[in-house]
Amino acid sequence: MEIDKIISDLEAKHPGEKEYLQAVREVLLSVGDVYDRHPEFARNKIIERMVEPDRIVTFRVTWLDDKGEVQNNIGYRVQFNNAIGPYKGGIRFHASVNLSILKFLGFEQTFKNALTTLPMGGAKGGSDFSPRGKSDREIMRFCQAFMLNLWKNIGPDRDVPAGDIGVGGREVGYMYGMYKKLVNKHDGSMTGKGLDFGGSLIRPEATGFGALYFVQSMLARMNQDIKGKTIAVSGFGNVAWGATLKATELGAKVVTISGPDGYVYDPKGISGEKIDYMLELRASGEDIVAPYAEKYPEATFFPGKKPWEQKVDIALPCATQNEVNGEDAKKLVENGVLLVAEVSNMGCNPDAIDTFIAARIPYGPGKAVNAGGVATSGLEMSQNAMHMQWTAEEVDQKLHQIMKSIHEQCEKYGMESDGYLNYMKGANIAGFMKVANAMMEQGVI
Ligand code: 2IT
Repeated sequence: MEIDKIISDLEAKHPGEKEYLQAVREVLLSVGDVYDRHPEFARNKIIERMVEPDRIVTFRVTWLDDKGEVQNNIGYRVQFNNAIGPYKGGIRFHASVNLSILKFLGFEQTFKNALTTLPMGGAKGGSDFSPRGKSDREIMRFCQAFMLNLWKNIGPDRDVPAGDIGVGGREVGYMYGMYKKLVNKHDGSMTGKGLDFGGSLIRPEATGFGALYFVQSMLARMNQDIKGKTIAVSGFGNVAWGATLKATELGAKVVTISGPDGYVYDPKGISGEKIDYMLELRASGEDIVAPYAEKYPEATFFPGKKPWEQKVDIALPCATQNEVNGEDAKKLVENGVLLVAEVSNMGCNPDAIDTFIAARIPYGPGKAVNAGGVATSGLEMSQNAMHMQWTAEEVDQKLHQIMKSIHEQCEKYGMESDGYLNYMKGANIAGFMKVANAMMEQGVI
């Protein structure tokens, strides 16, 4: 079959880029049937063009640490596909960042952005710079040095970066400040900005809020309500925070958060000031959750473990790629999990996804579940272009509507003959069709 050949050619061309190949394989295996039904896609080499980024920019980032010593990192921007709109996607600062990871993220972003209904193409960027233990001044100097290299490649109609792991409001502020100085324009060419200089209300909460709206739609299909459900969340960054906030507001009980050091289980639920404490933990820059169990003795810390061993109704991976493997998935299924909604990008590895689908457990893939973040970035772009600021209610209502529409797109393309809704297939086909049609209409370029 043609798709298999495309995949094996790609594996030969990019050996070792395992995250990128994993992301591509998942999408291509989902779209095989529709691809066969549209011979014009093959004639125009749509898939061959779609799997390669339009452009990769890589640069050296040199900066001075607090001791006055010279530090070097590598910076990247992967502009994947702009068939639907200007390139759009976050920037990740983490020691693990490499080209394979940014290519997988840029590829996923292209389909995710297509699902949002807004005109945005896909991109991703970042650096192997680790913010862990760095001072505020070091973070600022690094962000400025990063933008000094990137600014020529971005712009409001060209490419609009935002945050991702290791990049929050503070980092966006420092990068955008440098960008603005270099171009001498306040053109809104980043999202996730501070509220005082063009940022959107609800953008910090949006990824988590959107994920919970999606979970509500998933539960509604099962005639279930979120009230009283127990939830395992992983991670303790911006995404985990927004998800915990909304889940708690809707009457569910979040019982875990996690970090690279292990996870904490709080049987009383992470609510109220404990949610604010997540922000403090994050701001400490240590990247550990153990202090939670010291501050709140009703909680237990499990060093080196993942939260998926706890019995819960809903699992929400909110940390990073491949954080749920086949073993974790088996434990969740054995413990009677009702549904899994991936809030991190590619949070479940292929074994985990196979396990959920085989057990007929609804599994929402990241590109659908977490699309509320970038969708609200799209809303920030609209507000900047109009020189306006919408109220929190207006933004939240639009976000809610977008998440409903993404769920409908999954239903349209993902229904299987036994009535199981295969969200992964639905999201992949819906995203693919939109990008493929946009590419077809714009000719061979
Ligand atoms: O993975 C993601 O969708 C993001 N990091 C957000 C990207 C954005 O442009 O808001």
